[in-house]
Amino acid sequence: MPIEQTLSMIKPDGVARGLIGDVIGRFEKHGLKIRAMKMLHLSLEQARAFYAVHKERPFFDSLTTFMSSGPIVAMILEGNNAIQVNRDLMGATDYRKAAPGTIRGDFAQQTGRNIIHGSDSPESAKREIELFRAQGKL
Ligand code: DAT
Ligand code: MG
Repeated sequence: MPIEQTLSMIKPDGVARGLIGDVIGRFEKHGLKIRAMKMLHLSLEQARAFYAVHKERPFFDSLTTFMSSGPIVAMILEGNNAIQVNRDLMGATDYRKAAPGTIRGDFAQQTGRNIIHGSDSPESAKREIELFRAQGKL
């Protein structure tokens, strides 16, 4: 199994709801190592650059406004199959489809307020980690 790195963000709703410890605990218990971590507040411009892949989607403005509305916790996670392991721990994007026991399944009440971000592929992980690294944020 490949050792991979992936980018995780506890979104502003997760931070505001006091879920940082719970989320990080899940990563650690599942063997994902935290290689870098920082609490920071994205500007709207940074949120728009991060989610540029979604710029034509109807939810782009609400997503990026939300992501820049308060502090987040950004992390680089590392482990065997870290990208997929993290996605499995997160649960489905649509909170109604997120299985109990996943982060979203346990906590999310709206798709637009779904607690957590995780890279969805090796290409996204590389791009997202480089974006944070280039800005000196992680
Ligand atoms: P994920 O975060 O599971 O990778 P995504 O990349 O498709 O999902 O979308 C990014 C974020 O945008 C998602 O976490 C929440 C928001 N979003 C996606 N689909 C949405 C929708 N139909 N309505 C509102 N927000 C949505
Ligand atoms: Mg995504």
